[in-house]
Amino acid sequence: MTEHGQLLAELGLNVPLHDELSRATERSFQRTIGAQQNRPKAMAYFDGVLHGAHGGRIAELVAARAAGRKVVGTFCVYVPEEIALAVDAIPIALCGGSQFTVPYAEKTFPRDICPLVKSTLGMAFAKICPYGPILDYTVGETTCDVKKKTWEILADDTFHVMEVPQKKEAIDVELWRKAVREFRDKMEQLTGKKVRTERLAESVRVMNDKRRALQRLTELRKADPPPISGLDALAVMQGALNDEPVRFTQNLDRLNAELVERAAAGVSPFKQGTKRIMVSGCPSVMGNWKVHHLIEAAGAAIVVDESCTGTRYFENLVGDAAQDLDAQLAAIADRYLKINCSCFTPNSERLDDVKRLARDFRVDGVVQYVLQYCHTYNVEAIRVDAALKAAGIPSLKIVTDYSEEDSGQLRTRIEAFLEQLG
Ligand code: BJ8
Repeated sequence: MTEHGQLLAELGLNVPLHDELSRATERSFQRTIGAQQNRPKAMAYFDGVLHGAHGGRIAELVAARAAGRKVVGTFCVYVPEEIALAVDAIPIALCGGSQFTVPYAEKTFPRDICPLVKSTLGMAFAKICPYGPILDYTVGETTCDVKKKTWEILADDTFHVMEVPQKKEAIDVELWRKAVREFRDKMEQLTGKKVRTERLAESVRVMNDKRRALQRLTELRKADPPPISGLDALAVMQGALNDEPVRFTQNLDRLNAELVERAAAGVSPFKQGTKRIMVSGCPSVMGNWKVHHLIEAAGAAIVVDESCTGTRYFENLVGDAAQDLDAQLAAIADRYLKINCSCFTPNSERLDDVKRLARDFRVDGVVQYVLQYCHTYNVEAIRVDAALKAAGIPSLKIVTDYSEEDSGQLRTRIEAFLEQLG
C-alpha cells in the first residue's frame, strides 16, 4: 500500500488496483521525465506535484472540504477557474492521461473514442480515481461530440454542462457570456456564497499572475539552446491544472529565475543549434508524456506547445474591468472565448496562432499531435499543414493513443522528419 493508502481506502477506492496504477505511472515517469539529464533543480517541486496528484493533493482537498470548501471537477480549459475561486471553491482538472485505465472504459463505452475520455472514465469505472469521491460538483461543456454525449450519461444534480458555442459571431459572444453568468449562479448555489466584485477581482489577479508566470516560462524557451526541455515544460503545465494556484505560481517564479541564470550561462539539456520543434494540437494531460518524450529522445528540443497543455491555457489575460460585476464577468467570458479550440468553426484564428508561434519561437518544424478519434484536430490538421506549408515550415502529423504499441513506428517517423529538417 502506498503512503496515502489508508486515505484512499477510506475514500472507497480499490487500493490494490490503485497501487498497480501508481506503479505503471511511476514506470512511465522514470522512463520519460525521470530519464532526462541536466534538469533545472526547481523541477523537483513540479515532480512532486505529479507524484502528489493521487496522494498529498488528495489529502489537501479532503482537509479543505472538512473546512467547508467545495471541490469542482472540470474537463476543459474553457471553464472559468476565477469564478469558482471567487466563492472559495477549488477547480480541479479531471482529464486522464494514462493507458492503464483505458480498458476499464472500453467495457461499456465504445473503443473508437478518444483516449483522453476513455482514460478519464476508466479511472472512475475501475474505482481508482481519488477525485471522484471528493467532488462536490462537476462541470462538463459542449465542445467535442464525445464529451457532449458522455455528459448525457453522467449527468445528475451535481453535474452542470456549460454551453460553449461553435462559432465566435456576436450572437455566440452573447450566448457564452450568458453561459458564464449561469456558471456563476451554479457556483453560488453550490457554495451558498455570493460572487462579489472584490473577491472576483482578487481571483482574477491570482489567475492572471499564474498565466503571466507560464508566459514567462514560455518566453524563456525562446533561447538557443532552451534552458528547459519540452518534457519538463509539459510537466509544469500538467501541474498547473492540478495544483493550488498561488503556491504553483510562487514555485514557477523560482523555476523561471533559475532558467534565467541557466540561459545566461548557456546551461541546457540540449546543444546549441538543436532542431526546434513546436507541438500543436490535442492536450497532453498528466500521465501522458509519450510523444514529447519520443521527439526529444530523437534529438530535437520542443520549444513551444500550441495546445491546452500549452499556450491555449495561459495566452490571454482577463482584462481590467471596472469594479462592476457584470463588466467583470463579461471580461472573463471574453478572455476565455479567445481560446482557439478546434471545436470552433471556422477557427482561422488558430491558424494565425500556429504561424505566429512558429515564427516567434523560430521552430524548424511542427509536430501536429492528434489523439486517435479526435476528429476536430485531425481534420483541422489539413488546414494547419497548408498554412505552415505556405509559411515554409515543415510539419508532421501524428495520430496516436496512450498505448506504447506504436512507439517504434512513431520513433521511426519522427527521426525521418528530423532528418528531413536537415
Ligand atoms: S478547449 S482542446 S480542453 S475541448 S482530445 S476530448 S477535443 S476528442 S480535450 Fe479540449 Fe477544451 Fe478544446 Fe482544449 Fe474531444 Fe479531442 Fe478528445 Fe479533447
